[in-house]
Amino acid sequence: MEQLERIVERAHAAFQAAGDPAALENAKARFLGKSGELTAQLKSLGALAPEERRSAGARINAAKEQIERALDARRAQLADSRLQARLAEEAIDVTLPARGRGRGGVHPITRTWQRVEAIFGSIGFDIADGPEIESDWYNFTALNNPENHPARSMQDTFYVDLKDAQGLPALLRTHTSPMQVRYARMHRPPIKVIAPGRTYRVDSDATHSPMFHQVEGLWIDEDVSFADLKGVYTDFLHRFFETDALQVRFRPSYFPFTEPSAEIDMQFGSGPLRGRWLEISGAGQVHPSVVRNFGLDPERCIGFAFGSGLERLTMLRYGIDDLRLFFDGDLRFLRQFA
Ligand code: 2U9
Repeated sequence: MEQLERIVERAHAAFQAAGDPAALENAKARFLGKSGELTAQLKSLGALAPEERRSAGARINAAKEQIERALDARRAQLADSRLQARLAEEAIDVTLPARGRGRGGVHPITRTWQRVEAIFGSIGFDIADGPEIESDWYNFTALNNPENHPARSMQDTFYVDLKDAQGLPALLRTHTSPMQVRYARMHRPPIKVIAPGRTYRVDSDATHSPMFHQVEGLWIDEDVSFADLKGVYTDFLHRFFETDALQVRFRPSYFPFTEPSAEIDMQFGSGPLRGRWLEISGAGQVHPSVVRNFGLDPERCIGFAFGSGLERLTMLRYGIDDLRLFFDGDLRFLRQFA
């Protein structure tokens, strides 16, 4: 029976030596398999006398149980170390600081947009927002553009593959004026509104982008004069550029939608641009035909409109000399405004 103890010891040693489940199953076969060592012992029982057979059988079974326990214990050990290895391999260190996405910033054009809204909002202007795909009527006809005006040509305007209510090709608005027309037709005077937003023209070089931003303003009532335009716009420029040391002048000009019309120039009293007259906006008294297109009587209602480029306002405020910087997405430029 020493032999049985040695078999159990060898089985123990073989199970410990098995480094993975497959090796362990092979080792098991060597002891408990059909031609395994312990199975051979069981087979030899037949040769014993009946009285010896019972006690020998009991001892062999006890040895078999020991081997099976050792086998189960080693199986559990191997499964556990495999799990530990996987856990170590797939470990995520939740204490590591996150990489972060970096903090975003407001684009300089958006900053100007917000600033313009705040200034005009503070003096009672409403803010209107509307479609960028427009009809021919709202973009051109309502604004007194003659049928053959060059702005209507394919060279100047982006047309889209859609028809408007009149069956004319729809287009990307070339100014925010159609929004003012929409607003004016939906409200009764006093009409006091600005329309900031994206506009589109077929134009692309160092000083023109096919998409750019405008803010237009409109104030219509029974007694709004050109003097009000001068006051409102001069006050806006002083507040936008944060200086009252800024001269403003109105030069006669022409636009189909205003009469009389003016270009607005400004001159800084200090800073790098000091003393130079700079074009900043266009403006004028809203043309009687346009007032009529609002559904109003131009004999009773009168007022002014102006239009400014948000890019131009931004470039002058921050001293930026290249329009393309706004649209390149270069973080070295954009971070300066964050
Ligand atoms: C309505 C009636 C009249 C808006 C106006 C200008 C003059 C003007 C330019 C400035 C720079 C466009 O972005 S820019 O190139 N705009 O010169 N805009 S008067 O007149 C309107 C607007 C709406 C209903």
